[in-house]
Parts: sequence; structure tokens; C-alpha cells
Amino acid sequence: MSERLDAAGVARLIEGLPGWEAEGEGAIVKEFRLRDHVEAVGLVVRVAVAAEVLNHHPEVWWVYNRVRFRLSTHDAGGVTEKDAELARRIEALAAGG
Ligand code: H2B
Repeated sequence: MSERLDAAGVARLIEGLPGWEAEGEGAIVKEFRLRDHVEAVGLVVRVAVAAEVLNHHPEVWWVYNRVRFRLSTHDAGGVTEKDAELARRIEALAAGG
């Protein structure tokens, strides 16, 4: 199991992840605004596949063209390197990669 980051560790992590915010020490979140609903569907499905590959799954809030991902490692009770990896993957997918 990955170890949970403390507040300083979470702060360092999101420095390298533009637009991501810490929700205390417990989670990191980012909301994406896509061109339209279909673009949002595409991002959600790509992230779902990536999450399955990584065996690490985001919470997803989704309304029309807005998608918000909340990442936390339940097993560790906070943010870990697994969340960092998934956030980096989400960034790449949102950028079209
Ligand atoms: N996703 C997240 N976000 N946190 C977890 O602790 C987690 C997960 N655990 N996906 C995984 C699956 C676990 O349930 C399986 C058994 O490895």
C-alpha cells in the first residue's frame, strides 16, 4: 500500500499539477470544463479505462460539460502516489494524450 502524504507532501504534489486543489490532506480535486457534453463523455470514459488499468478509481461529479475528479486512496485514508499517478494520467488525457 502507498503511504499517505502529509499536508506539505500534498502541497508539493499539486505544485506540479496545475488546477488541482487540495481538499485538506484527504483528497485532491480538479474540475474540467469541456467544449460540450460529448467531449465530457470522452474524458470520463478515457479516465475510467485508465483507472481500471491502474486499479485506482476517481470519484466523478459530472454535469453536462463539467467534470470534477476527486482523488483519494481509501486504503490509506488520504492522498498517495497512486493519486498523483492518476492525476498525471488525467492531465494527459484532458490534453488529448
Ligand atoms: N481506488 C481508490 N481511489 N482508492 C483505493 O483505495 C482503491 C481504489 N482501492 N481502487 C482499490 C481499488 C482496491 O479496492 C482494490 C481491491 O485494489
